[in-house]
Amino acid sequence: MRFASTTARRARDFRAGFFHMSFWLASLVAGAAQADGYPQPGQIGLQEAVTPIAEEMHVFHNWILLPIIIAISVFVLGLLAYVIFRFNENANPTPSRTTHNSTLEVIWTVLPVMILVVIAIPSFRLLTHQIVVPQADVTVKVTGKQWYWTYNYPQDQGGGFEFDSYMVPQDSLKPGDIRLLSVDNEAVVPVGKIVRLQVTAADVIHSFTIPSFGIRIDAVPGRLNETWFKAEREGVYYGQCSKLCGQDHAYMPISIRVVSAEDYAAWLVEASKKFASTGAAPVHFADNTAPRLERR
Ligand SMILES: [Cu+2]
Repeated sequence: MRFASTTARRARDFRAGFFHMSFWLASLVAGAAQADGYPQPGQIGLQEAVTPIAEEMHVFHNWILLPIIIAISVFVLGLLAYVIFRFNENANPTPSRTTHNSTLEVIWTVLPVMILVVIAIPSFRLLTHQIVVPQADVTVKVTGKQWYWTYNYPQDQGGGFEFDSYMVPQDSLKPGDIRLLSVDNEAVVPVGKIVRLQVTAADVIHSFTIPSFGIRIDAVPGRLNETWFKAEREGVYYGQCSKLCGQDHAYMPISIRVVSAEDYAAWLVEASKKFASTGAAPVHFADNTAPRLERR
């Protein structure tokens, strides 16, 4: 009786596992179905890609890396099963004493090298696309600080102002805000334009990351790192500091709003007034009301 119920439960667990597996594969094949620039509860897979670089990363992951990984795993599993059934003591009472097989040894050395070369070609191509910054339409300087980001829009591009971007504390969240991701001042960029980011830090190493854009670049004090993106859809896209930078590392989100060229021009005018009028930036402390791990 007990055996029967255990078997039934195992069968049910197996079916549930199989269902999750198929769902995961289906969501991979369908591409990122997520329409928002932030992770969803229960989401499996990469966040929606909105830049050519992120698309390229998704293709590389979904259609090159995953098939190779799956093929190798299935092949090794097959070999193991074959060895277990074909060469166990009962099926093969007198084992072979063979110790070398040159052909086999050449194959198992050359084949993995060839697989790595096949992976390296698109991998280096992708790296080059990320590293070589094309002629940019807009430049934004980003400075990581404990624990917020400062965005600087240069004068020669209609900017000439900078502002700090802090996470919205939990008790100030408005409808539509996203917990731990929404900020008080979003960075704004135009859609379909090449944005060059110059990233640095003022205190410790931070890392500027936006999954939907396929960018992740370290913000290092005394060093100016460059990356770029071309957002192809309007919307708000979120990221988080991705280098452990201290107590409030988890509470310095990144929020970038991608808008039309007209809206961007209008925002520049408005932001020039808003952020220039304050002169020196007001003293602003990191949010201390956010939940965090118990400190001793
Ligand atoms: Cu940080």
